[in-house]
Amino acid sequence: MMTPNSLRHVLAAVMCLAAFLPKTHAQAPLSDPRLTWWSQARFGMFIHFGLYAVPGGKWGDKTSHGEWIRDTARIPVAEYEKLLGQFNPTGFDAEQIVLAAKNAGMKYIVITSKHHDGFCLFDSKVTDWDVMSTPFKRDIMKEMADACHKHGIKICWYYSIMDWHHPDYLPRRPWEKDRTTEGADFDRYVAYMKAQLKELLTNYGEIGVLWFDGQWEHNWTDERGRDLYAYVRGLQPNIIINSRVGRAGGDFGLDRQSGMLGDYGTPEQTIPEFAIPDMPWETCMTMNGHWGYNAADKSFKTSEDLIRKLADIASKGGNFLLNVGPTGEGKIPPTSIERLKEMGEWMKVNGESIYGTVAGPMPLSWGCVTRADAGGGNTRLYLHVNEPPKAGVLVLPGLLNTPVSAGVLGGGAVPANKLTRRDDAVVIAAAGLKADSVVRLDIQGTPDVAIPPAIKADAPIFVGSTTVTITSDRKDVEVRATVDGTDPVATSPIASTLTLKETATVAARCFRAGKAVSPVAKETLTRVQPTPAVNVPGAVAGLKFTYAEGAFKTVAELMAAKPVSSGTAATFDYSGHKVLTDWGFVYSGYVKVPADGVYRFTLGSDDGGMMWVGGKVLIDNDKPHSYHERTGDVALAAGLHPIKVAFFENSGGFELKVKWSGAGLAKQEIPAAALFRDP
Ligand code: FHN
Repeated sequence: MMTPNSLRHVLAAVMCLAAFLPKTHAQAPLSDPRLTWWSQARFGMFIHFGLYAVPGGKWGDKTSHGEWIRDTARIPVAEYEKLLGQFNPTGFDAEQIVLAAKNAGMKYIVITSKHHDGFCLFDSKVTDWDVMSTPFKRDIMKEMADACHKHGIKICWYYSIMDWHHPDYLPRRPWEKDRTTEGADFDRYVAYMKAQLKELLTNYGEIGVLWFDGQWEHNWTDERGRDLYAYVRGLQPNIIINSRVGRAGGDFGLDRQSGMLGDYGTPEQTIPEFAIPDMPWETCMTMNGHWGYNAADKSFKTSEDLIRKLADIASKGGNFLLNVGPTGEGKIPPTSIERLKEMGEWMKVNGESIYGTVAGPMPLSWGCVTRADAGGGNTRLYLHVNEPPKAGVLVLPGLLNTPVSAGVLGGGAVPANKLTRRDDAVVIAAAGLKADSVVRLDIQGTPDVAIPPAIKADAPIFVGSTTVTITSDRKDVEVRATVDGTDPVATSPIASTLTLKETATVAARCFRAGKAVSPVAKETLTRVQPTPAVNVPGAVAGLKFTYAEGAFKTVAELMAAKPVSSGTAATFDYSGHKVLTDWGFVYSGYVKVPADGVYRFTLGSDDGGMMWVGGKVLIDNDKPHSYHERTGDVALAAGLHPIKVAFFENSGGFELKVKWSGAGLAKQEIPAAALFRDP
């Protein structure tokens, strides 16, 4: 349980975190009119439906499979194709499904037009691996699109780039040793994808979102992603495209360091800890443990949990895409229907606290806050109360605005004398609150929350001197600071930019009319001596490398493996891997830094990686993961410094990027001209 004081530290953390996030992403800003309906909708239905619903998760004696069943049960293509004759979801009723979504309060539906197994739920003229080759013989996408257009729900397509059926798609599944790759042509596969996307974007009316997935395997590049993004927008200029059209930004597109293609980030089965400034995003999540139908999986989240997730996501400015997996008969499972109905009942009373709102101005220990415009220069805050407070009193610490009015959604107004201020908190004595009630609170002006100033510097260490900026985006406050670590007072100097030549602890605080109106933010900047360069007589251009094969799960396992080969390379080149999965490289040599200074190295890897500078670990990006970048700062003198980089690939996509910045260098991959090795 957070106390008001710890809450302030959270606020401070939010500001500090935001201070160090470089804005290098490339997605549509929230202000892009294409995203207006989507960001106001806040809540949508995800549908995973396809051949995999027929076995319902069971294959042989295992019952834990899902939509990945062809892979997880290692079913050969010919065997899997037998499911075609069994796919006859006669219980499928698009109207029923769309109304279930609409009555739950959902505003858009994303349905799998083609998942990784390559099976198309629409009548495609470029393949027979589609619903028209089954006993069902109905275009499911057409029926869904018609029902959505009829009921004012946006219809959106999920489309998998990865395709385990098309002969031109590579790579094969790692276990498909016997399935030839002879003649496979990935460019021809991309042409097939484009032909299908043309069908999906010209035969079914206006489509809200193209939800790409399966972008992580190595044949799919950001260049192809950018091309596909442009192609789709060319067919429907107003369509929204998610981050998974490309690999930059990691699987979910939220890794700002490596940018993002597409229009919004897609965290999956997880909710970001904090609101993400100026980045549209959507959490997608299952109701139980499977996307595709699994008859044995009864582990459904409660409606209370789902409602709180919806509120938490909206309070951070995100959308919630909640999944259902229809059965082999084409019906949404009864428990999912139950959850949708209960969420719909809550939304009928409290939907205004979700639709069209934006991220709230502050975290709360007893719930969360969404925000809207109350008109007349006032702001409306929707306070989502998870559990009613014992004394029936809600306290909002650090909210400095004058409260105007309050009321319980679906209940009565809060009497004026029950809406008061105590020190730097607004206090609401709201009677009769139930779990998951929402209190509407109107306040004067825009939110004025006791958030401390942001203290920014290039890095927490410096050589010679460093510039520190201290900012606050709050209105009519004075930012005062000290450099000896003491808490600023009303007479401390007003600060905006400081130049430090020695180690110092900068403390900053907001003041208004001589009164402190924020906690104190503190950052210590340490002056360090640069590590001396090493002398390497006769150093030659390029790095040494060793190459090893094995199902490494850590860099240590890679380092312990007997190399298969070794050699030299101009840069961190891994094109020489001899197998598709389970391999790794270790590079060693020197990096030549141009001047004394603090350098920020960035190691981006899929899967695990580590970087050493001067013989010490600088970056730990270890263990299997999708592409992700981590950084490390180090003070170096001009000249050569020993470096080592280790990197391994398990399966799926793979990538290694080693970048640097600092001492006047813009962030870039370390060029070959700066890499050397022993003669
Ligand atoms: O592999 C898919 C998975 O089957 C499912 O479709 C999820 C939904 O976002 N996406 C991929 C896993 O990230």
